[in-house]
Amino acid sequence: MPLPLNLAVLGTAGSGKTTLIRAFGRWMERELGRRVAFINLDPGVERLPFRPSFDLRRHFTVRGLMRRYGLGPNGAMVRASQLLERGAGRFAGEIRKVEAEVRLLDTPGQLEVFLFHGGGRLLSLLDGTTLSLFLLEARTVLDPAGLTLARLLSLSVQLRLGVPTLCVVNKVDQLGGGLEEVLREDLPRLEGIPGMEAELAGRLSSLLREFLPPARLVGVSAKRGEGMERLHDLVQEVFCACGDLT
Ligand SMILES: Nc1nc2c(ncn2[C@@H]2O[C@H](COP(=O)(O)OP(=O)(O)OP(=O)(O)O)[C@@H](O)[C@H]2O)c(=O)[nH]1
Ligand SMILES: [Mg+2]
Repeated sequence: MPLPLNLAVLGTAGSGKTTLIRAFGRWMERELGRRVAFINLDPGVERLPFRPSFDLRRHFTVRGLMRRYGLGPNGAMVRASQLLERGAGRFAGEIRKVEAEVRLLDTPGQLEVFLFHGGGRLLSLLDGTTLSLFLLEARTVLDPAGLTLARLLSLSVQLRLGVPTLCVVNKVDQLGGGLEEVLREDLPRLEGIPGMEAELAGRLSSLLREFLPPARLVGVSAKRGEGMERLHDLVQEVFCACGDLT
């Protein structure tokens, strides 16, 4: 049995992580005959559209922590992340027992809590190769400042997790088109951005493009199941570049 590919899907709240995981997982099963496992690392989710082979909610839930400690949803999520960090070794051990060619890992919408607490540690303890997909909504990248921010966030995730990260733009069905041109633009369109911000966006943008070229960005519609093949091709490319294709 070859070592598994772990794909951790992170992203802004409501960007469609859970929907994408279902769509991409089903697509890989159907089109490629892959053995896919779903892993839920979101202790706050109420309902999942797939059956997880590992579910963090079996250990604790945001709702349970709110009740037990009298916390609000964000306080409970911070508490959950501390528990995730503390139990990372044990949880990673359970996930390592999940046999699959591809493990898809769903994460909470409170991205920063997952990133800065236990999430990174857990991912570093998995077997096989781990990549992350950073997901955000198409309408947030339609202007140069938005696209710069998207690259910045995506690279922050990569820096923090220490694994190759692809930037996935979801909900392209909500746009009338034009995303491809935005993603492939060589230089940011700076007109309309005031003085200092324009300079900052310009400089950041050229720097970020060195580390995250346009080819590392892909547009999908998780809801319609569109763009799955391109996403897979890109994942495969990065996976092979990791030198771990066994
Ligand atoms: N139009 C459109 N809506 C989508 C798409 N993907 C997800 N959605 C919708 O966006 C909402 C949030 O989707 P989820 O998959 O729950 O998003 P999430 O990132 O897992 O949310 P959190 O875990 O709460 O951060 C739902 O209403 C989805 O139906 C898409 O490609 N297009
Ligand atoms: Mg979700």
